[in-house]
Amino acid sequence: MAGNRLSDFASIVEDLDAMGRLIKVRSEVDLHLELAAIAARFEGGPRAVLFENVKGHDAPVLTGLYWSRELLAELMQRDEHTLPQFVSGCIKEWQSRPIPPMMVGHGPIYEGQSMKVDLRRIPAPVHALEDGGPYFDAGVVIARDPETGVRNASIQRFMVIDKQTLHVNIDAGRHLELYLEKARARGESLAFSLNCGVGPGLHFAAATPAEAAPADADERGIACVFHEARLELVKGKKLPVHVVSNAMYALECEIVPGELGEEGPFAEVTGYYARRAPRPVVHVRAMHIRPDPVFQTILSGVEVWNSVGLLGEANVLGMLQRQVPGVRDVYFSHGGCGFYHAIVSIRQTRAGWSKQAIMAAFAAFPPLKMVTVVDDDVDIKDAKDVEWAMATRFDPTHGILRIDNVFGHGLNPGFPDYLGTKVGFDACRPFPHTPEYDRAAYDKVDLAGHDIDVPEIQSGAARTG
Ligand SMILES: Cc1cc2nc3c(=O)[nH]c(=O)nc-3n(C[C@H](O)[C@H](O)[C@H](O)COP(=O)(O)O)c2cc1C
Ligand SMILES: [Mn+2]
Repeated sequence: MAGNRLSDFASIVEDLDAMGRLIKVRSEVDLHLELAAIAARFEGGPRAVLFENVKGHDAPVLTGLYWSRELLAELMQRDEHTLPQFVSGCIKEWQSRPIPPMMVGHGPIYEGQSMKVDLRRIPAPVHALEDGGPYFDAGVVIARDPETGVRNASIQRFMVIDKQTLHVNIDAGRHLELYLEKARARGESLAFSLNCGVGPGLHFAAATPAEAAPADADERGIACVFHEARLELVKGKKLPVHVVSNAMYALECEIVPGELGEEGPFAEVTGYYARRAPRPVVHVRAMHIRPDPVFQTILSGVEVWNSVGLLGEANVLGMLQRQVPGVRDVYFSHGGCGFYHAIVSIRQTRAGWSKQAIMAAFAAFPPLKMVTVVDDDVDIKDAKDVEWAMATRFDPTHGILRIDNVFGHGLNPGFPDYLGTKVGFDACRPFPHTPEYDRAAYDKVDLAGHDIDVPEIQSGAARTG
């Protein structure tokens, strides 16, 4: 199998284990609510969780691959703080030198037994209390533009309805929505593959926003940069689709435009439930399972912040550094659901560039609702420091940029029907800089050169002793 470890989910699970970054749940766990409830207790920690004994199934289930940047950075052999720069560099490399994926004759996905489609044989869990059913929420969709033939990779959530049917949520503006619209206009159905249990390279390619990977480019090539090798695909057995040759599970699917069924509710990345509504029906025409599979599920919280959010952050950083002089860094804060609030660090050399940064950030990533720009002496990862800039440097009379009735992310309750108000806060010092905004500082000192006695605090010692 070509490529580094990022190209294969099985290798990643092995690596997590070898690194001591895999919590193993050995006791039997129910897919209905129990698995996700246990996973949620470890959410955001530096280890993923493998459920080895899933009730009614032989295959284990993995969650948490994306919920820690510390873990991701170690898998990618990078420093945690330079992860957005690394990801941004991979996207830039693909933009300047796109590498196509490669069709191969055979792959591990076809080494399992052939079987009739029965989605109940796949261990998809029901996550949250009000969720409408079991979900595939970590699979990569590979579809083909019915007009141009360009292939697209994306991640969508699919609710399991019965043995052969799923209902899918496609947000407004997604390339899959565009393809479906084109298929409808041509009177055709839309075929695609759903690939579950793929390596992080392809996951990140699929999560790359449309602003970085437009509809006329084959964004699967981004995976090739992460893998340092071409992505390998095999032809579908039933439908004219491309299947990821080393996926753990692959479904050959078809949507007949206009066919709708109820999907949701689903506990989403926002901390709210996505509402139940009629959404496209997906017919599963073939099902393939690799030998010794591991099913992947994603808890819709930090895992999405570190995929959609990390890719969005990387693109905003890349675009801003090209377009706005002085931009040093960008952070999509976790309090902002991982991709609704961007905090930008800038070293201004000209008045007005902080506001320019606000406009460029909104253009580089439309789901953003808020952008806060601060000077580069503020730690953008420290909410307290950002608040300090807001409380002392932000000027409410001139520092607010408000945009009404603009397209945003439909999952944000402030954007019903994808329409709402966005706001930018310019929390930078006035330019040119004046001394009253200079930050006070102490001299640097090395404590190792001093004899200092720091006593342990004995709680209640005064009273008892
Ligand atoms: C775990 C996860 C779940 C996601 N679920 C959905 C979803 O249900 N519907 C959707 O439209 N986008 C979803 N996304 C976001 C898209 O996959 C992402 O924005 C992608 O870049 C869209 O690809 P496109 O630009 O080719 O349309 C999800 C992303 C992740 C990482
Ligand atoms: Mn795309």
